[in-house]
Amino acid sequence: MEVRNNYINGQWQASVSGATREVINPSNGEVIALVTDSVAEDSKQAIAAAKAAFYQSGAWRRMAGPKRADLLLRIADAIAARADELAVMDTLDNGKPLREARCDVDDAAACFRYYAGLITKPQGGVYEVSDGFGPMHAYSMHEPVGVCALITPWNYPLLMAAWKLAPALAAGNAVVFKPSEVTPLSAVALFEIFHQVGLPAGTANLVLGSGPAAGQELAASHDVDMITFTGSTRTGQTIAAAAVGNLKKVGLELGGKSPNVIFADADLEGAVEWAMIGVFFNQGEVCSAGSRILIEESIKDRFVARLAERARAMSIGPGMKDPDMGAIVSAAQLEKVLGHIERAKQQGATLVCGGVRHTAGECAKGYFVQPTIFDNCTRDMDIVREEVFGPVVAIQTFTSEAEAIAMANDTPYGLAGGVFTTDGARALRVVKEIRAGVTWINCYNPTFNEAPWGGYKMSGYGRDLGVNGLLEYQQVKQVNINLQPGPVGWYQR
Ligand code: TXE
Repeated sequence: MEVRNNYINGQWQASVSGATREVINPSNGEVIALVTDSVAEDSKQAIAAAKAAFYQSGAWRRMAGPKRADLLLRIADAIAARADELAVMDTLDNGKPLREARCDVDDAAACFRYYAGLITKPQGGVYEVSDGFGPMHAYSMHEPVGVCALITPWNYPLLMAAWKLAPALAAGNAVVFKPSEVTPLSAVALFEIFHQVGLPAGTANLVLGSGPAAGQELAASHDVDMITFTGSTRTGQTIAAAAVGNLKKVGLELGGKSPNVIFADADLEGAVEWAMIGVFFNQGEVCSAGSRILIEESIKDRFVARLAERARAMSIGPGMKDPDMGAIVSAAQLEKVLGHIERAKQQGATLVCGGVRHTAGECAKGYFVQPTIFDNCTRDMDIVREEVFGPVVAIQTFTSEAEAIAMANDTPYGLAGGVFTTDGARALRVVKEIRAGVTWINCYNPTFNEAPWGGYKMSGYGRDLGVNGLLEYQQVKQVNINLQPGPVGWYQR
């Protein structure tokens, strides 16, 4: 089996470790590819290449914005041209339904287009300043941060790569990218595209390997100016601690336990379907998943009955067959999800449906879990407090708006939240009170390249996407100009 390698300084090369790692199709447990398994030394080489590209050559950061934009547009075109292949790759690698992978590919291409457009728009400002030293004028300009390390998880392999690489490159940085070791394949294809469109050597480097062996160096190195990470809160804390050494800039998009608040006046059928999208989309492996449904007591029984009816009717199977729900990404994640389910049962939550591994027919060897609903959950249960990252939802009830808000915020996380009601003023009031970075009214989970994405509290800091996403990868420089050069007489009084 051919081994996929790192891409460092414009060259494909194997890890110095000589080791390889198997990439598994979670739908059947079979090995679908081999990738090189990097160690800290590979990351050091990639960092050195990025540093030389940024600080010595400077070809990319000095390239005029519109020319950088042209290259990003060519990357978007190339992603679109390989859309079918990339969607299949992410489906086989991650387990998600093919049509969801196709959406990811379209969004990834659109993300490169968005930042290609944004980088050519006005940035910075011009300031009227006081004239204590004589007439002065000030302006600000946006510059790339320098060497940026980008680390992504396995739930949206290509899309998370695009969320970070597109703005980082648009801004003129040099990057080292480490995708999750669980789903590295579409990243390799993306770097083939970078090579094909002619990004200057060293501008974008790819390191394939595990977090502790290859990723930790990216967080700790004093030659890295910035690290951005999407993944678990615990790993985010490790990265933030390692980054302290040179006070590199840090961006973290971490876990969540997001509330989906449904009032009695909501359109019930709509709320049920969006709640399903909220927690079963991508097998529930979504950082923003609406994994806590807070429902007004008077409609709880009707809502739960309908949700369960529709959950039971979902088709489950290999992503390539385009079912409603595919496989959990790995054996380890399957164990984690099943462990959460067992604990919820032990702690007294009422299992309404699912709650088991799905092994029927062609799912026998894969890592499938049935969509799972727990009713009568209470605030002290792990299922209410901890991120599961699987198709499992906890139901709790409330009787007043104030109680709903208090329950929604009763979590260390703050990534997302949703509100369903036909009372517009109440929707706005509740959303305003939810301490989370991404919120939805009468829908759940739609995400747009144009709007900023990120968390409050232990869901991290910094923003992906939108104008904020570009700003993350930029420094702001102040330029002060003396309009009347010459002595000012300060020391002659
Ligand atoms: O995540 P990790 P894992 C949550 C979800 C899931 C749990 C564990 O609850 O069940 O995390 O998943 C790299 N230095 N999320 O173990 O460890 C790693 O190689 C540098 C939420 O896969 O956070 C991978 O590239 N890098 C989430 C990335 O971090 C390190 C998405 C994510 O892995 C590292 C995924 C280290 N010391 C999981 N250790 C979300 N917010 O979307 C690991 N990595």
